[in-house]
Amino acid sequence: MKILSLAALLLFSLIFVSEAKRIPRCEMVRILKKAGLDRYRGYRLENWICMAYYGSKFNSGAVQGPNRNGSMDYGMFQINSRWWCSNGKGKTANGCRTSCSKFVDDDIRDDILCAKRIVRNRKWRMNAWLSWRRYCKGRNLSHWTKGCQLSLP
Ligand SMILES: *[C@@H]1O[C@H](CO)[C@@H](O)[C@H](O)[C@H]1NC(C)=O
Ligand SMILES: *[C@@H]1O[C@H](CO)[C@@H](O)[C@H](O)[C@H]1NC(C)=O
Ligand SMILES: [Ca+2]
Repeated sequence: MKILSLAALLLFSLIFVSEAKRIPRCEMVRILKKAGLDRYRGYRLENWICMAYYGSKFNSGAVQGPNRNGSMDYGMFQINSRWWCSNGKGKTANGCRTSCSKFVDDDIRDDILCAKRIVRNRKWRMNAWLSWRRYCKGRNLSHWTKGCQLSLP
């Protein structure tokens, strides 16, 4: 009986861990730098770190909504279901051609690819993210990468 519940607990925690992850700031800096986001479409790394922080608190499993128009926002970069992914509910342009559930797991590589696609949109750039417009745009963001090992020898 004890063994069974221990196994259940273990299984539960494994499932939980594989579903979402809160990534420390400097690890985000390292991951996004390696993924080529520094100066991507002209935006320095600090912008991406700041945007992700105010969107998801660096939690890859963050889901918010429904927004007033019924759409939802998913994951590390709070990717919107009206435009960029499909959650099976309501209209979507599905610009990143994928299910929104892919943006709530602990592998953010596909999230990064979609974020790059979003910022390539000439009409929006980083204005696509309310969190960025509200808390990061035009501000001194140097503290977001401060104290992190940026370059490896
Ligand atoms: C719906 O709302 C979200 C968040 O407020 C926004 O990102 C999205 O562009 C809106 N979609 C439409 C069609 O207005
Ligand atoms: C931004 O803030 C840092 C300290 O947090 C300061 O050293 C730097 O000079 C500031 N940059 C600008 C452009 O104000
Ligand atoms: Ca993902």
